[in-house]
Order: sequence, then C-alpha cells, then structure tokens
Amino acid sequence: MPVGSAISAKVTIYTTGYCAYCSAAKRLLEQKGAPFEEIRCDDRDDLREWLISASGQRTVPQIFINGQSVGGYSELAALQKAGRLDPLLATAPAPDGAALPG
Ligand SMILES: N[C@@H](CCC(=O)N[C@@H](CS)C(=O)NCC(=O)O)C(=O)O
Repeated sequence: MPVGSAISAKVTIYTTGYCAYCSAAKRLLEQKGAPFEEIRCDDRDDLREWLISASGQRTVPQIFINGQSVGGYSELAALQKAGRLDPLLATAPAPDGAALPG
C-alpha cells in the first residue's frame, strides 16, 4: 500500500487445509497489511455450494472484499499486478452490507 493509505475493507477468505493457493492468497494479504477473516470450508458442502453460486468458481481460496467476490488467488494477484488491489482495500464496506455465510 502507498504510504498514508489505510486498509478499510472487510476481507473474507474461504479456505481449506493443505491448499497452496490459499496460503499464497493469505501471504499476499498479509504483505499488504490487510486484516482478513478466514473461514474454513473443509467438509462444509453447504459453504462450497454457496461459494460456487457466489463466485462461479469451484476452487479455493475464494476471496471477498466488502462482500464482493474477487475470485481466487490468481485474480487477487492480477488485481495487485494491475494496481487495482490497493483502492479496493482502501474502501470501507457499506454500513448496510450483508454478512457472508460462515
Ligand atoms: N486459479 C485458482 C486455483 C485454485 C486451486 O486450484 N485450488 C485448489 C486447492 S489449492 C482447489 O480448489 N482444488 C479443487 C478442490 O479442492 O475442490 C486460484 O488461483 O485460486
């Protein structure tokens, strides 16, 4: 993040154990100084089904910024490379934003 930028976004990451892409996504968020809520979805068929409908993807991790699906690690890294992650992370969630399932 540029100096002076604050992390205001609510970041949620759905993961499973032994998932290299999950580790990479969490590492990138940590490098950005972005706090995140991690929700494990091992053995949670209900969450996996919801994630497919919410993200259109069947893989983990699935990352949400302020309730909006941004995809998996590849998409997160692409946002970072394009310089589009910092503005997303600097944006606060809407006060009436719906909670994600967990
Ligand atoms: N392009 C995806 C790849 C993610 C991926 O392949 N994740 C593996 C686990 S590390 C996965 O979900 N495999 C299928 C499954 O676990 O059902 C990303 O960058 O997030």
